[in-house]
Amino acid sequence: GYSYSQHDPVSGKPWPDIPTEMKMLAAEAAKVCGFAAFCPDACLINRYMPGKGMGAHRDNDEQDLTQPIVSVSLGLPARFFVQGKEGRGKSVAVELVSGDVLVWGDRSRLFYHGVRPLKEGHDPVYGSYRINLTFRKAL
Ligand code: MD6
Ligand code: FE
Repeated sequence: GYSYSQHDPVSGKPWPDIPTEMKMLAAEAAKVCGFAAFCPDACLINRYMPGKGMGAHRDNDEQDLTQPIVSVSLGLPARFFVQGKEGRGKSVAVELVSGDVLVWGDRSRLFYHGVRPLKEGHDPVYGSYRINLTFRKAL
């Protein structure tokens, strides 16, 4: 399962700081979408290879669910799907390509969503990987 921790469970050391430029990018994206003063204190990083995806889930471990999540996608493209409040029935999907920034909040904050298994491909910078960064205000 997931939980927020001040330390890297592998090394036992505190997590490195989020680079200021990345915090600013996330804050700016959130602002454009109507979320003033978003100041992330956590970044969850997921790396995918072709054939891998992420099942439908909700992100509800953050303390203040009025705060958005800002996602940055790098590398191979992926289909991000959204299934709504109940997590069943029809989904809508959007293709996330390298450099895309997605702001997730307000009415959709607790919607189920996930990532379809990636197709084979090659990205000039990231090779056969997709990396997704999600900036959050956890505390
Ligand atoms: C991914 N993203 O794009 C997985 N969650 O690999 C997420 O699960 C996600 O993109 C909350 C908000 C934005 C996201
Ligand atoms: Fe998520």
